[in-house]
Amino acid sequence: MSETNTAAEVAAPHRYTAALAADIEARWQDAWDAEGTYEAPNPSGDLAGDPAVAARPKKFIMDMFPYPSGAGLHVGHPLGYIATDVYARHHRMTGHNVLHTLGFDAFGLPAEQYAVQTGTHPRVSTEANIVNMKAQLRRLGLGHDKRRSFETIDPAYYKWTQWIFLQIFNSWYDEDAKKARPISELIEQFESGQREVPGTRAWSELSAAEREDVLGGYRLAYASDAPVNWCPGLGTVLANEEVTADGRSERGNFPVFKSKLRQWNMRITAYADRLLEDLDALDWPEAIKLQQRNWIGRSVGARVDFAVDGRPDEKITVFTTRQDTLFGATYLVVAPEHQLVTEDEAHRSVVPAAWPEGTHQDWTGGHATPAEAVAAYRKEAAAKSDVERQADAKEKTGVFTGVYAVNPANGEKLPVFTADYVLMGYGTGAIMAVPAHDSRDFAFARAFDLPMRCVVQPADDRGTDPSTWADSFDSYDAEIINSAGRGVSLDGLVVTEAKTRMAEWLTEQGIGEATVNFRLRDWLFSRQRYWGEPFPIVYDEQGVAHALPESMLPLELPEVEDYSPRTFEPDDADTRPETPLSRNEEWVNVTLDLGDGPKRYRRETNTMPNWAGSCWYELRYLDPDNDEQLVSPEIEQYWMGPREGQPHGGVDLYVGGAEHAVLHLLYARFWSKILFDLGHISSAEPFHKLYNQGMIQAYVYRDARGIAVPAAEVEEREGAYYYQGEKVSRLLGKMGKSLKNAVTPDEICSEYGADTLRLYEMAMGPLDVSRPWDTRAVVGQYRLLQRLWRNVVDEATGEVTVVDGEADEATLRALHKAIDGVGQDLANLRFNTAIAKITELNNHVTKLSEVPRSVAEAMVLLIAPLAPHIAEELWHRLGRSGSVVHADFPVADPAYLVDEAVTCVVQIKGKVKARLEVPPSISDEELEKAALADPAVVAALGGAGIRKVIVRAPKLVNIVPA
Ligand code: ANZ
Repeated sequence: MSETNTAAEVAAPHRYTAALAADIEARWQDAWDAEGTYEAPNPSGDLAGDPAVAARPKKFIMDMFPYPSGAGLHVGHPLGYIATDVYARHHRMTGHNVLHTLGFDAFGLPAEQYAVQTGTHPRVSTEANIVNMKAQLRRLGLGHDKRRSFETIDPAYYKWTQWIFLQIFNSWYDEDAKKARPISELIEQFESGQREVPGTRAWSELSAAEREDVLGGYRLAYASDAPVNWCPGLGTVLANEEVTADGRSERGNFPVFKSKLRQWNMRITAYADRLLEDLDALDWPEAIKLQQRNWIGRSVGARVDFAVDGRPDEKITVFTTRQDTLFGATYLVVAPEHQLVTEDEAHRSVVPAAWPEGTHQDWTGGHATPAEAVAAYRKEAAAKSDVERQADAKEKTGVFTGVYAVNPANGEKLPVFTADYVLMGYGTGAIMAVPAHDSRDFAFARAFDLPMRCVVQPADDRGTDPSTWADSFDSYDAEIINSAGRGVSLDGLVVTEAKTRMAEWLTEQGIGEATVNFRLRDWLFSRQRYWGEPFPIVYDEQGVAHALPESMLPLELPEVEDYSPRTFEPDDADTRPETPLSRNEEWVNVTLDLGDGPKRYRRETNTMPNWAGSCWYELRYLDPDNDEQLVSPEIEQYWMGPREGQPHGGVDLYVGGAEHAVLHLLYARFWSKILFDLGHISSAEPFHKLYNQGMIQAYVYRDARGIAVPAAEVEEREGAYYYQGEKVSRLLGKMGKSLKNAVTPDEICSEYGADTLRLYEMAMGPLDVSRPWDTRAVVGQYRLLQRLWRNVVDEATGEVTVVDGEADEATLRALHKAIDGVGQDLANLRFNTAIAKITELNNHVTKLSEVPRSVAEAMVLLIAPLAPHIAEELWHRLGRSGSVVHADFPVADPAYLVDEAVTCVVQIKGKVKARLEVPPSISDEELEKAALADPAVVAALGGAGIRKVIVRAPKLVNIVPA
């Protein structure tokens, strides 16, 4: 290739080559930086001074910011960044104030793991990765406002992450007002007696530590001793969202156990309803909304109290979504961790000393006493993950507890089992089992020889005796039967009516009520890691947590020698975490004056999870240097405030991968709602429009052993693939270093230039669809740019060749059609079709003997959002001053958009009877209809029938009468 290039370069020294592209690109990138071309105005600054700018509509466009990994970027990474850049550029050219920038999400596990492996401090490796990534991104010509970029590890940034933590710590959720309020207002309510203090004593009688205990039950950030996901292999606890469907750590794939540990949590459950309701008004992909809805998991049902037989002081409360089937309940199940079968200080187990008379031999598990059976079963269950426990296909296990409960609807005695298919963390951890109508209960009842009763009329012909059924019958459209008892009858009602009726009856009886249950759990917020934000919390000598005052923020992460996490045997559930920060006694033990004189305190040694930094970063882009306030209200209002007709505001376009559906996107929404409630921001939603880009895939080649071989060195021969002479297999997969198929943007930039890379990535297909990378196809977009160049510049002399004067009619039509189509495509993220239209226009222009200046300029403007460097270069060569970045995008003249009419002749028996003016694109069917409806034709036919109509759209219709 280089040889032909050299020859071509001699003949055409001004051809658009990789070398010329490199020169153009570097030159304009420097000029844009020097001139601050992409700096977005702020209302208190530039906007205030320029009414014309201030009057423009705003667009805040954002990418999910990158994590600076050591591997650097491959061509798959910038797909979304290029897309938002094109979109942002188009909006700049259509009169918008555009804010577009990119920061770095730089705390987190991978940096720490890398640091431990290599012995470099995580800050050092992270900073180096950022430098490398910035250089890679700069080459792509992304129009970011660099003044607004930052890293989450900057103390000036995490000062505010800590500040937000304190806001959350110092607030509670008022269920009546349905919003967060400062904790001081709750304290006032307790002091004044307006709100009852939980427990038996008045607020004034409580010690400071006791008060803090009470407040801990309300704070939106709180420490608790709940069972959490403990991952010995990583040495840290994890949030539910970080645990995979099969109960392992998302990162590292280690086993995860439920252990009781004192940890920080965020009360996201308080916002479950609002997080659900507010999804409706968001412009997000339905699939992501659905994932959030499922994760929040709202279930409408009831709580029902069952008395414990012979123990008037005890009851078992179950959660059911099918209270209408209460008459069909034939046994109860409690989770192995349920208090009925556990023994702790607060509670004594009610499990009896001996098996009740007549206990079925299958129910005891072969144990001598219920206590023994239950203890053995609890141990077994503790070793399994929630998912293993819930698997539908698995055999149902459990034991009888020796306890009987009483069905409140009919007084029947129901045996109570403990079984691991019931989870402690959901509902009340206890269920009423209705084997006829629930498949898990059905399987259990079969295994333990328990009775079944049909209370919902089956829709099929299976009859009403469940002992003859193959599986349970489950329907919401059926009628209730066999359900009359103590003052309540559901017979003849359909399920939904019966649910309502039963809930009323339960309420009347004081033994239950309709209730809503959520699957969402509070967010576990502490990690036993070094590389994260320290908590702005200290403990006094009584162990009471105190918030640091704002003046002590940021609390900087101390420089330590040993930042490695303490990890354990992945399977050892009995291990306990150790925080790296706790090894640093000097930092941990401090004397501080928190307003009541100097005292000794111990710092919190956990750090925040890596999600914290991305929970509010959109706000920092708005006001990146503010050291006084989270964000100036005026600036926040301008970029994020609710727009007309919408309940919320938010970022106008947020582009990123679909994998963040329930982690980052849920957490960020939660923090926005708190900050909104507390009056710090004006939008309760952070991201108005969300778009998930597809993935760039790549072929993975594997040898006979299944090991990936370098894709770049594979040869294709007659449809087969060879590496070093050996045949290899080919499959489409992910792109990455480990699969030896990564292509870097730098390689493509060197070979063709960044503009070609940008065009290729945008032309590969619709943005939301995954597509395979094909380096050989990149040259197609290179040729487009070469032809565009040649239409304006003489390759031999470098002279601009355009001429003054009007374009011909056909060119004007082609041009305005392209302007119209490209404009709409760019506004709607249809970049691949926009490029197709530009290519078509460029091909038309290539055939002209002379290119009118007006046409050349319009083409440059059309392609400017996609290929900004070549556009800027041509714009200037065409003699225009000012950057093409802020030039006006062309507007189509509607006169050239309507197709010209053609004349169609209508003949009857070969004689012309009428002439119609029709569009050239008219179909045969439409044309026939129009011809037959024409008054002259109707008159000429005089009511005669028609034998045949011959249509040659758009010019001829020939009618043969009967
Ligand atoms: C009786 C019943 C009859 C039920 C019936 C279902 C069908 P969703 O919709 O997911 O909220 N359940 C309640 N708590 C549970 C727990 N901790 N572990 C396992 N299962 C639990 O599911 C609610 C249903 O799941 C509840 O309604 C309960 O079984 C079960 F024909 O109660 B149902």
